[in-house]
Amino acid sequence: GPAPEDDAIVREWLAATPEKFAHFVDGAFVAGTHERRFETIEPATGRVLAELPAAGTTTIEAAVAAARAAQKGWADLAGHDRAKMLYALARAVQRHARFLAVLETIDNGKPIRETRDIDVPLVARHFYHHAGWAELAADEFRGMAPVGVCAQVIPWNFPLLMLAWKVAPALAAGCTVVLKPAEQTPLSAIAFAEICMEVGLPKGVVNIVQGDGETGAALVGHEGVDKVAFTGSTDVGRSIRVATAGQRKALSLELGGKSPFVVFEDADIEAAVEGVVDAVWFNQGEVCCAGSRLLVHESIADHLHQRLRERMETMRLGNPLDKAIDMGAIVSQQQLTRVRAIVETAQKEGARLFQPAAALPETGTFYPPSLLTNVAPASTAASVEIFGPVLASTTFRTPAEAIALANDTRYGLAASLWSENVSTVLHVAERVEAGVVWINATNLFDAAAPFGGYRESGYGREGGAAGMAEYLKPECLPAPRGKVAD
Ligand code: TXE
Repeated sequence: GPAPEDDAIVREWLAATPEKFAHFVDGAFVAGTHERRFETIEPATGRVLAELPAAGTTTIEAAVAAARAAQKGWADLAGHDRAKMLYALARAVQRHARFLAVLETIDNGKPIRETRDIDVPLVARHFYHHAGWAELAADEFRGMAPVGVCAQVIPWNFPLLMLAWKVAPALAAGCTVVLKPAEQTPLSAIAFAEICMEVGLPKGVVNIVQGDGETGAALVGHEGVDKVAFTGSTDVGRSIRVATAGQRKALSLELGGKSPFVVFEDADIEAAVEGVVDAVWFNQGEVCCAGSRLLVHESIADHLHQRLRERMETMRLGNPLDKAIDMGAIVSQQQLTRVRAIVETAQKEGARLFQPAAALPETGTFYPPSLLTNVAPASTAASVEIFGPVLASTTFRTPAEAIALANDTRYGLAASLWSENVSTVLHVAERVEAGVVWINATNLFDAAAPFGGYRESGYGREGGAAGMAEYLKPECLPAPRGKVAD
């Protein structure tokens, strides 16, 4: 059942020190003056958790100035001194792991099992990994310098993990940051600001401005920013690319996906069923690389669909703080409305919908695990990113057709291939255009492995050496002193 004692720590934190529901600039919480305000809601109950200001130009100006003022000092530290700070952040995340997991679950709606076992451990791992890079960067990237001040805008689906993906490599490279969390999930970033103070991170190295898309647009457009890193929708990614096109800024974008989950006739069906659970019902399907398009060989389609329906009936949906729960709430009413609308369109276009019989909780933004079969390749359900717990299934006959269907998308973030035949999967893996291809597995992440997309899934990579390179630029060497020999 739920863990009331953990819950209580977070409820106390929410009730205490309201000054933290603000921006974090130059090492302190600042309220901002005359700013618009917004509320963050607990998706599982609909309750208001906190009210926050949305940063306007004055706050953004102050945050960028603080990041600028701190940048040279941070970059001039010896690599091992920056590493020490990243190790300290990693350890503090581990120390506060339970608190962070509960806070994230309350603000986002995702199951505590996931925040506890996946989100928070991956956050710590990301800081540990990049502590190593801070130490090694001077040697491994000889002749490179930090890009400078980074504006980082992140989404609501993995709030703290996306913060880690942005902040850790930037700090390792010697950059300073102004980060904007998503307006739906601002709280774990506040807890992270407290962690920065706790470990004694120099002021101005990490700044956090709260707000919505308007704040985000003002931040990425600010003249004092050297690089923009964004994770979110493809539409906003496109608008950021346009807005920064005439500016000197470096840019990396991690955008949407519609990743294929391909099951061949010789696949281990039971393993594939569990794979689907991880691919599209994990995190309520609010995952950029969710395996949301099931491509299944026609000879096994009926059997696989039947096994999926049976498995869906056993999925437990409800209070995300309950440790036995598999699926929590959708992040917001707006996102729930969007998911519902796409599923209705899919049905009008001829897809058949299956949802388990269990009733949904009476309050909160819940949506059941869903399977759409008979989905035509060009239809809405097969092409639009749903970003909810909805699997769209299409059949194929040959590996060539599977490859063609897998690549028939605007996106190219991930792919998952299921077969017991190594020749089949290697043949297909080479031909699927996606940033990551998993074989008999799905949704596996590691701080050392570069993650990113093809086509409209964005460009640039996060993680490992490739992710570090996004925060570095060729160094301007000082002019040679003295006389050059002729
Ligand atoms: O995303 P937005 P939304 C997809 C997913 C979802 C859809 C809509 O399909 O259903 O996007 O979600 C900030 N300039 N993904 O509307 O708007 C915003 O405040 C600068 C996929 O929530 O892209 C938030 O911090 N910033 C995705 C962040 O951008 C702007 C994760 C993401 O919000 C801005 C989230 C602007 N003009 C949604 N407008 C993934 N790839 O993981 C908004 N923002």
